[in-house]
Amino acid sequence: VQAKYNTDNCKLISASESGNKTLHFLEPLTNKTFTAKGQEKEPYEYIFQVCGDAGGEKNAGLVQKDKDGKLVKIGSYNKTRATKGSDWVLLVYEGGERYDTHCSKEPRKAMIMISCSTSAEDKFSVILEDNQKQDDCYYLFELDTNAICP
Ligand code: M6D
Ligand code: MN
Repeated sequence: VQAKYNTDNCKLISASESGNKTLHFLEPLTNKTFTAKGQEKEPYEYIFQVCGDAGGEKNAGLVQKDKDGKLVKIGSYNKTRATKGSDWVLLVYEGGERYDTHCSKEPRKAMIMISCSTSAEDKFSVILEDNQKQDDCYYLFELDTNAICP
């Protein structure tokens, strides 16, 4: 299978050398689809790609799928922030679909904490959606992977 996406597909909200370096560091995670189920009372599935169309949705790096299969864009890879520490990367996708009644109707956003793990299996999980506030709401995820270990 030929690679379709690379981290150049991501667009930084505020371009910088360190931001670009951080994105390139995520190259081994491109062209993979990560999925996770939310909590029991929150019947959603989430689909995540690094700099690629999650759920086939154009520019969406992370989407939410409800029980009926309807997709809601949580964040776009053309509105990315990327921050790197010694064994972790925080990837943020902004510019998701706007809330209708929460968070002053701001666009949704996703924060994905990617951490080095020595396990052979990648593990993607949903942590929470923080939407009970005026603004700066977010969906938080974790990806544990050996692809970014130092
Ligand atoms: C649902 C889901 C939830 C979200 C809620 C917001 O469809 O996407 O994760 O919290 O919508 O509701 P409003 O009414 O603000 O669009
Ligand atoms: Mn809504």
